[in-house]
Amino acid sequence: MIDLYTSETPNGWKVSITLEELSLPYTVHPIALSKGEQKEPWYIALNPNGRIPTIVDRDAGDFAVFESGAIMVYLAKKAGALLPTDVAGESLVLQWLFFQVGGVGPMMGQANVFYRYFPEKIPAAIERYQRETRRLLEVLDRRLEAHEYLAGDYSIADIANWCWAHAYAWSGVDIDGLTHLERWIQAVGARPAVQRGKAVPPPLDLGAQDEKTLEGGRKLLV
Ligand SMILES: N[C@@H](CCC(=O)N[C@@H](CS)C(=O)NCC(=O)O)C(=O)O
Repeated sequence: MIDLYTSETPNGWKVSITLEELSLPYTVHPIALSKGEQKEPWYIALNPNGRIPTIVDRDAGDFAVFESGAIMVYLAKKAGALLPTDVAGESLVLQWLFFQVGGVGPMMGQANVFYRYFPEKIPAAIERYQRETRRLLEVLDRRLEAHEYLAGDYSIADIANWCWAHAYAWSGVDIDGLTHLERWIQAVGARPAVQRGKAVPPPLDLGAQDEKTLEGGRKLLV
């Protein structure tokens, strides 16, 4: 059994969707980010970065794993799926996984901060992160023009990128003309395991300027 500490955010969904795809049993422990639960000493002992998600593998001596990308790799290796075992195949998946972890996630995250949450509107910062987000989505689109999935068969690279890319509107970015990306967003989003994983914990409506979402995001800025 695996304990999952998470919230209704893209980095959290990366792990809940991976667990669902792999059919690994897990127990959800929702973390209230706006209340700062992720900064409490008991949680920092599991995740030194004080952010969600975190897992604790009770079948492996209570082994704790933090960083969503590292958790996905751990789970894929544990279950023997969603990550090829040959060197080149694994590398291809890790390239597109790290592309999300080091690019899509941080840039869309900052676009969200400056476009949605930051009390002062700074046009140069908003433009910078939205332009970079759009550029990264175009990279995904070009890759998907000639490939059904990002890195061979459907993998943790698709899950990681989908969790951020499908929420482009929340970052104030459009995907006009990115037809291959749109096709892939629909296809991945239609997977039953993706829909189950995205409902963990119960989802917020990222498209509707939900005041609760905005309030929660603003609280994280202090
Ligand atoms: N690099 C980390 C980023 C995790 C992260 O930024 N989590 C956000 C939610 S998506 C969080 O916990 N924010 C709370 C905070 O900043 O205190 C990962 O991929 O696990």
